[in-house]
Amino acid sequence: MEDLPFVGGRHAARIVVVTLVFGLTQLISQAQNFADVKPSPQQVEWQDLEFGVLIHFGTNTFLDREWGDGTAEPQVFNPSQFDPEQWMRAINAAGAKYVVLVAKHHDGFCLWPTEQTDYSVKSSPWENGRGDLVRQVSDAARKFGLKFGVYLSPWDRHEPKYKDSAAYDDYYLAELQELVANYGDLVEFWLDGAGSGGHVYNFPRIIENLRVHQPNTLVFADAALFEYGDIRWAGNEEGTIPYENWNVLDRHGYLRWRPVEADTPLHKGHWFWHPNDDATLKSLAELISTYEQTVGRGGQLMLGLSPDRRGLLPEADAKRLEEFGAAIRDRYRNNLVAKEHVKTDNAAESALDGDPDTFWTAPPGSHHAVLEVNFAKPVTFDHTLIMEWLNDGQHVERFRIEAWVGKGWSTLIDGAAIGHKRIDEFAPVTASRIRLNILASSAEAHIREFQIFNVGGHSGLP
Ligand code: FUL
Repeated sequence: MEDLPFVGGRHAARIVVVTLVFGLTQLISQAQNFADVKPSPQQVEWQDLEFGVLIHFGTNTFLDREWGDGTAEPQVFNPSQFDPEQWMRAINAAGAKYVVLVAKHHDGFCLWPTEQTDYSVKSSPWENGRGDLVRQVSDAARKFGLKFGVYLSPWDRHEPKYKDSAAYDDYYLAELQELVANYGDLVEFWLDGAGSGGHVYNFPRIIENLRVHQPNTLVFADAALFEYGDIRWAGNEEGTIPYENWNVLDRHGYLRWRPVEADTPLHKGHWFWHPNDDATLKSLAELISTYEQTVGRGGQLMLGLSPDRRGLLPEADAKRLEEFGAAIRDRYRNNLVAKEHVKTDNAAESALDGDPDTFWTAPPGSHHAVLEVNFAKPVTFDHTLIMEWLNDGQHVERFRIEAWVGKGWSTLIDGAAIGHKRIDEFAPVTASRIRLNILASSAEAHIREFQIFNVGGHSGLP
């Protein structure tokens, strides 16, 4: 009995301590810092895909239009030789890893036999109205080892309910429900911002429903269209990601990991197929430059493809995709670091082995570090490629790539963000000592890869 006040005292003290710790934890977690924000496992996996394609095919294809006004007759949709496996062969050859299909564009025409409207393939002559294009494209993608996702335009110029926000939310939700429940895992859900200015959508409700069926789907959205989202738009359709590219976005004081995806069409300015459009087909050099300004700047490349009225990718487009894939593989095949550097028994070897699944960590608690690579004979190179391991957050804030030239270190690149992947090019340099000099990192740096190449030209232009 006598012990009681003491026990009570200890108990009370414990409550005070627990309360303090809890309060402190709350404070710390509220004081969010850019460097503390980490990606979800789904975002990590998605960022490793690096390159996807976005396919536009619909009534616009048959009417020489980019934006249908919703009045096109479903009868116009009638591809004569529809073959999504032909698309997938070219997509595979290009090196893309996932396919996002525009299941409904702004004209409201649905490429699957939805129960929500007759404005769909059901009312078209294609496969006598019994076809399901979303099904056939998703099956073909998976057959070729590609992940599949959908674009479902919020802006709908056909559906009368669009005038009534609440009624349209129900309609959109029901359309989405069919897509999320019936076509397997979706890698990405594309929310396009065009045309929606002024319209109020209940996005939280839409995304909540998506999550019930597809907990791992990444939501792409313009940061201005929808607060919450997993991927952000690059802000242009030119295929370039402006530096500095940080993965964390500040949404009115609330921080979120939101990697960037840069969408750009294979035909300049055209998402849909148009007759006599050869002149807009991007050159190989343009595509390589796009790759280096998107994937090479730590973001995702989303290349727009447009099957023609036959339902095939035009031969010239398929050929360009093959050339593009071959050129990228060729440029980054011969990593001189992995092949020729003098190996040590140092942990840093994990960043020099050509294997992005292993990484080197700078000493615990360090804010700067140096990763030096030595060669028995001098090597000539004009490109570097660095990959940061991001699972623990984006840490590198300033770095230099330096080569020992003459009697000292000469700076080849002076940069800030590294991120998922960073490719830099410069005039050819010959050296036998090269280093990645991390001048500032918010926590110890993690480097998956440090690679060098002798590409022999800038952005594919000899
Ligand atoms: C834009 C749309 O308006 C274009 O038609 C295309 O779908 C592109 C990918 O997104 O916002």
